[in-house]
Amino acid sequence: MKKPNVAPAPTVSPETKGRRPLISVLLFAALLGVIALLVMQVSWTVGRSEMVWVPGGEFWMGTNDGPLDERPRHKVYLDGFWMDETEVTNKQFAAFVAATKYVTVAERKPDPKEFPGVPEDKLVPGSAVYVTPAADVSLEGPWETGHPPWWKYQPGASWKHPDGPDSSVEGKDDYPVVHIAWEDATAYAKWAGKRLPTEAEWEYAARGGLDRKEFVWGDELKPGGKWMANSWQGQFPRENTAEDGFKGLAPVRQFPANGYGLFDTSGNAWEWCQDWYDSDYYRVSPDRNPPGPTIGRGSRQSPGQPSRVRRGGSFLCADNYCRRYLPAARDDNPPDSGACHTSFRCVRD
Ligand SMILES: [Ca+2]
Ligand SMILES: [Ca+2]
Repeated sequence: MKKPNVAPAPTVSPETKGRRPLISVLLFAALLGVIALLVMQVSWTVGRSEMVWVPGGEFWMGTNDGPLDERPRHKVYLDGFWMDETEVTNKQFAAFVAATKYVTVAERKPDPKEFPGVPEDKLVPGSAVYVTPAADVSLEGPWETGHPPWWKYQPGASWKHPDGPDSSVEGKDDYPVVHIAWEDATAYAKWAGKRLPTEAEWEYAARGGLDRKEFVWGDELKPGGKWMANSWQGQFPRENTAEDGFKGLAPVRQFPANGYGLFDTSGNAWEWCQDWYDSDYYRVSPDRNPPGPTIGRGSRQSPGQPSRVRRGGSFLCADNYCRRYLPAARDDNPPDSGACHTSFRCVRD
């Protein structure tokens, strides 16, 4: 005969009674552990309060109808990462300089070995600033000066003195730090426990989850008649109507964030990426977490010098000249050259 399937009534043995204090101790320890984890979580979140999580996934990188170096459009998978919400600001960069006494490339005397033939008295610290040409100029060159006439080497220009020695960043805590060379950006990133994004991470993050759109906010230049980024309106380089509200740089967060909560991935200031630049990289890059080319090619401006990737365009990007405020647009720049429109933002795994 089958035994009835009834569980015996629980009994409390003297042995179990003796374990109760032990169970209480274990429960108490577990509670302490949970509290400690919560405290850690809060401090971890605070430490990343100016970063947003970009979830891993697939996206279409590049275009099929843009400049040759954006082709072909290809599918890329990326692991998730944290990214700075905004371009690194003057306030954030000042904290780095105060902690490390770091001197940026623009503040150092240029090395005569790197500039053979340049007279000693011309080898002074400085950086490139935009100037409005006095008369109409060709956008394509060649130019008498050998470089675009809207660029001027300004002695004494640096992140602390963006327009030259008489200018300052006082009252500009929330503006992107500029005149940043690639070396300066990587030094900051290392100090902050972060790194520069790969070019693929940058484009994926900049698109904010939108699929194959022309702009980081969609397909329409001015949805509802509103400018969505700080670029250039009017005929570059002499007519700057500032319809978007800003003639030059803007403080960060003046335009709507993209789908991941990132600001100014279009325009305002250029942003360095980790990668060397190679115009043909998309033809050979791996489809998972592409790390960038192992060597750099010469840049358009300096054919003999390997260049790094810059992304996102700046307040100087105009539709009649440089539409590189678009998320697919690539730029190659000598790593030792910052300018009045060059900044960066960091990521963390
Ligand atoms: Ca503008
Ligand atoms: Ca930007």
